[in-house]
Amino acid sequence: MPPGKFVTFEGIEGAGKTTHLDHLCRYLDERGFHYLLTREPGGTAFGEEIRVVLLHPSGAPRHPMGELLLYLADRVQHLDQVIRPALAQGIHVLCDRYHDATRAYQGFARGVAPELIDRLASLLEILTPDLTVVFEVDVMLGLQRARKRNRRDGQEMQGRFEKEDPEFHGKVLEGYRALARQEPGRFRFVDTHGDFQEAQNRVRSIVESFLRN
Ligand code: Z5A
Repeated sequence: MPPGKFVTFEGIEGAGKTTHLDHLCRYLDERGFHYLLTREPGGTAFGEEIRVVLLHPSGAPRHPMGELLLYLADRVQHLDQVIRPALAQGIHVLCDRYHDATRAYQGFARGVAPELIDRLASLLEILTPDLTVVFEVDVMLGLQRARKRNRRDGQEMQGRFEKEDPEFHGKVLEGYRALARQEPGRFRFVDTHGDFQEAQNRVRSIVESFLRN
């Protein structure tokens, strides 16, 4: 049996990643695709515990290296318990954020040296995705969307990353673009400024054709 394909979804705050993934999964379900949807941080019981610590908006100072190691701890557990077993059984894995988020947020935006992140990833045998879809949006529009969503969902308290200034999120976006320049074959960008359905059609076309071929 051929192994499943590993597809990851990335983007800055409020780009619409989670909403698009939800619509994409319904589309794939209707077409009978066999896949697993998961996320980081999270995706395992231990990972969900780590997620609570990582995203809690407490003001406690945090060393960028400590934050990096927590994301990697989550990833190692997730790979071992969920991602690798599914791929080995021929199940495609769709993951809402993964290691490129570490490279963009902890590397480009927080300033941890990319060589160090790459070295740790290599030592920990962090798997490289087969395809990475990045949702693009203007930083200010993304932050507006995320804040509106939080108000709608009754989450008045901003998360740890929502509290970061636009400059931080601009660095994250630049980080994703730089990563894509290093590996153009793996990355696809989806512009989410305009009509939702148009962007969704592009995501469907990218992912469906990749999973079928
Ligand atoms: N992080 C990290 O630093 N290092 C790592 O290694 C990893 C993660 C793995 C996880 O947060 C945080 O961890 C993340 C990076 C960091 N923080 N940030 N930023 P999370 O899992 O809680 O949330 P997220 O992944 O960041 O989601 P998000 O950015 O907040 O949202 P989104 O998924 O991109 O957007 P959404 O929830 O789908 O949409 C936002 C709102 O906009 C929603 O109300 C939609 O209805 C609306 N929307 C979506 N599309 C449109 C369009 N086209 N028009 C209008 N409105 C729209």
